[in-house]
Amino acid sequence: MDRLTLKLAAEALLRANDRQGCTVPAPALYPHQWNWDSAFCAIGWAYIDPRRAARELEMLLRGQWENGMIPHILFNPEATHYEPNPKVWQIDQAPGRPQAIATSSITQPPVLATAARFVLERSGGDRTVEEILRRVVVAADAWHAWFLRERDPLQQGLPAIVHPWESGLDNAPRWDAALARIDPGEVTYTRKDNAVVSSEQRPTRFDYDRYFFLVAERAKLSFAPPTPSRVSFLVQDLAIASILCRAEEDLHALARALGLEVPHALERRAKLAAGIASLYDTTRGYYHDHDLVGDAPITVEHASGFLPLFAGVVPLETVPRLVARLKDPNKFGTAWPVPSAPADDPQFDPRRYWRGPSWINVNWMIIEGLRRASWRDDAAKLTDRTLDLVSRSGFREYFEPNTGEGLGAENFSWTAALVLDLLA
Ligand code: 2M8
Repeated sequence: MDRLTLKLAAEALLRANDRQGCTVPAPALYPHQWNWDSAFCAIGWAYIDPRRAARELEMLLRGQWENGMIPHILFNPEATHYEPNPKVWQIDQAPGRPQAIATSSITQPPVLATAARFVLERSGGDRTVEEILRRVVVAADAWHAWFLRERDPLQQGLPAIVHPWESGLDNAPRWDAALARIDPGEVTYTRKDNAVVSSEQRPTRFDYDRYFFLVAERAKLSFAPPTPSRVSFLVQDLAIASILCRAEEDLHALARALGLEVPHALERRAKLAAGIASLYDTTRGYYHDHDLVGDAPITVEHASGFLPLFAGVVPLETVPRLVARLKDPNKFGTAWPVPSAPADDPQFDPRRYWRGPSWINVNWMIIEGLRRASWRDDAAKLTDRTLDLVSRSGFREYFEPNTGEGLGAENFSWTAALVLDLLA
C-alpha cells in the first residue's frame, strides 16, 4: 500500500468502527468502548473531524465513577460476544458507580488528557470542540487525582494496578511472578476471544484463571482502595506512571488554553517524575516496575521501560543507554520494531500478544518520546519502519517482530488512528 492509500484506508477503518460516537477497538473481538483505545482513536479522528474526535473523548466520561476513576470498559448492551460480560464485574452494589451505563471496575492507562490536548491543537478554534474539552478537563483532573489518592498506598508517586488488564499490556512477562503467587482455585468462566483469534496469539489459561479471579476479588473487597496486605495483586506500574506524568503536563496546558485552572496537575506531575526516577536501575540500565505484595522490584524488561521518554523525564545522560537497548538486535532492535519484550528474554514469544509482538501504540509513544529527547533521526526511522509495517501487513492488532506478519484482531482501530498521525 502506498502512503496515500494507507491514509484513505485508515480513515475508512475508523469510520467503519464508529458506533455512534465511540470507536470499537475491533468489531469481532472487542465490541465495547475501551478507555485508552478511545484516546488513541481520538488522535486519529482529529485529522478527519475534530468534533468527532472530541465526541470520542466525551463518550468516555459517561463511565466515570464518583471517586473519579474512568473505567477500562464501557459496555455496549447490544454486544454480547465479549467476556467477561457486565455481570461478571458485579458492580451493581458498587458505591459511586455510574447509573446510566455498565462498566468494568478497573481502569486503564490515562491517555485522555494527552489526546484532548492533541485534539484541541488541531481543532482550529472550534467552539463546540472547546466546550466538550472543558468537560474533559474537569473529568481528567478528577481521574488523575484518584490515581494518586486511591492507588498510591505508599505515597511514592507510583500508581499501582490491581489487575494486569489495568496496565493495558495485559500478559506482559513482567506480571508473571506476581500472578504465579495467586492460587485462583476453581474459577469458572467463558472465553470468547479464542474463537476469534488463534489461542497461540492470546493469553493462556494460566493468565485467564487469574484475570477472572482478580475481577471477583475487586467485588469481594467492595471495590475499596487496595493495600498490599489486602489484595492478591498490586504492582507499581511504570507505564501508567509515565503516561500519567505526561498526561498531567498535557492537562495543565490544555486547561490553560481553555481558560481553566487545574491547580494540582503540575504538583502531581512532579511527584510522578520523582517516582519514575526511583524505578531506574543504574546497574541494568533500564526502568522497571515494583511488586508491592511481594515487596520487590520486577526486573523483567519490557517495551514499557521506554515510556519515561514519553513522559519527558529521562535525564539527558540516561537517554543514550535506553536508545542503545532500543537498537540492539538482541533486545528491542528486531527487524520490525518495537517488540513488546526483548528478543533475548527467555519469555520472549514473538506471536503471543504482549509477550513479544510489536504494537503501534507503543511505537507511537516511543517515537513521541524520542522526539522530545531530540533524537530526531531515530524517531524518523522508527516512524518510517512503523508505517512500512502497517502498509505491508494491514491494520492488525499486533505484528510478529521478526517477520512483520500481522497478528491478532483485524481492522484494529488504534493502529489506523495512530497511522494517521505518523503520516502527518
Ligand atoms: C486488550 O485487553 C482486553 C482486556 O481489556 C482483552 O484482551 O480482552 C489489551 O490489548 C488492551 O490494551 C486493549 O485496550 C484492549 C482493547 O483493544 O484489548
